[in-house]
Amino acid sequence: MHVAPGGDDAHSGLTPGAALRTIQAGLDRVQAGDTLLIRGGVYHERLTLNRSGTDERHRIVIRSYPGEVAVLDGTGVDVPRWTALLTLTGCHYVTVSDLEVRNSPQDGIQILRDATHIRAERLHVHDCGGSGLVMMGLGRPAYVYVRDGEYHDNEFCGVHAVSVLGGYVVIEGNRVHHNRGTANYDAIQSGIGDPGMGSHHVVIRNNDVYENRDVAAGGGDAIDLGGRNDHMTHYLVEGNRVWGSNGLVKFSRTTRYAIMRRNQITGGAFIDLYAPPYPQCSIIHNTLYQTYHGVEMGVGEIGGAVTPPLDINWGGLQIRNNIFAFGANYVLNIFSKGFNRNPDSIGLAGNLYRLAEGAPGRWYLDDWWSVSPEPGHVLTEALIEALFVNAAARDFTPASGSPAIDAAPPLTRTTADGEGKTVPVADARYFVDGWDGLFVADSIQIGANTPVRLAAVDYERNTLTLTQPLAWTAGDPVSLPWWGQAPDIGAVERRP
Ligand SMILES: [Ca+2]
Ligand SMILES: [Ca+2]
Repeated sequence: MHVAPGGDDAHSGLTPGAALRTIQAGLDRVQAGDTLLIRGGVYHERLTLNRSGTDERHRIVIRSYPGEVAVLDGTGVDVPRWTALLTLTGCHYVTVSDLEVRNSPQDGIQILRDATHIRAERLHVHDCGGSGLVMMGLGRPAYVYVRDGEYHDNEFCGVHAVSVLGGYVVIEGNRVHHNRGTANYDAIQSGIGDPGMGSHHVVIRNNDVYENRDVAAGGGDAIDLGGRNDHMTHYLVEGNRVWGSNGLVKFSRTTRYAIMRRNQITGGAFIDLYAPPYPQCSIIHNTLYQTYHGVEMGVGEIGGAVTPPLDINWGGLQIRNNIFAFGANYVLNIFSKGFNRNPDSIGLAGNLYRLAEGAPGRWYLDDWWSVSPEPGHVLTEALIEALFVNAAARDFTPASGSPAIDAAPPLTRTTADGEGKTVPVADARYFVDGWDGLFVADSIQIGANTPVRLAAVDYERNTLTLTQPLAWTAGDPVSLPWWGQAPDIGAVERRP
């Protein structure tokens, strides 16, 4: 199907010479397996798609003509409150790609009403009066992918999974910047302040998140998963690069099976955990450089005028193999003095840390952190210069001689000798198996073996099932694949 600025809606749309004039006329005609190609140009329309493909091989594809840019511009278009310029409602197996969506008086794009298997790829969504892209009312496993796009200068969120109660959302490879976060919306957000809204099995990966308006200036967080929803599970926040003005990188409420790893954070953002406990959760291999804090641990709604409880258990949360370099205040900022220091509350291992000159935490090195010592892991002055290849350019690869190189303890170890595909480990929480085909499973390294991909992770039995058989010895180190003698501390592994 074809749409062109010089087309005519009386045409068939079936050939370039018989192109339609409006995109909506094309959306009203597409069938499973069709591609709607839109010629370059500016279209002032409010669009709704409610048609579906039938499976992965018979998607409906809506996209710009190759090498051209179709622009959907909301200037002068009537877009009712809380709606969007482009709405996908109740559709399945639809790909929307390579479009520019701008100047919607409300949201740019909404994906609604139990839509599933949607791909929003290489979209450029900006200057909208609401959020860039919103998912709402998705009750089945959604398998929605928002990939490789740019979402900027929107009034609320860049990308927001408001209520995907069926779960399964991937937000990956996007640039999300200069969003204003008015009313405390976040650059990338899952869930919302209202109870009963949220999502599980959410992947926020390899996004560049920068210069979004922070809370103090009237905006929101950089990345925030949870909202005010208990028991949202399975979050993976990985490989994001966050810099400049931003709110926090956050798991908002009590959750299980949540991993924050290999993120590179500098500037306004730092890691925040809003309401304990966090059973089976981990903060691993992140690099934080010149942030306000390292990790801030709040106590949810408790606080303010209310006296904090005296024995807050963090549910076994693990904070391991991170670099906290030159934070302005504290490595761990803990809201409650009654923080539970027991091993079943929180585990710290393999972190490298140093506060900036004059940071208040420096004088007593974070009351709590100092009584859970990690000797040898406090950075010394002589090693500071060798920490990163080029921190100013945000290249956080360990520089030659960095104390991070080969210094990380393994994330876990095997608990018995064995061979085959099912490996018993002390703690399986650090690894992901792709969650029912949502994304590619981790490769892991066991001892000196070549890395092997995971087929399954059992968090309750603490077993890892491999795609290929191996042999191992009790106590072998198990981590994400590493170079050299051992994993490096921080987000980036240095190649020898
Ligand atoms: Ca938030
Ligand atoms: Ca290494």
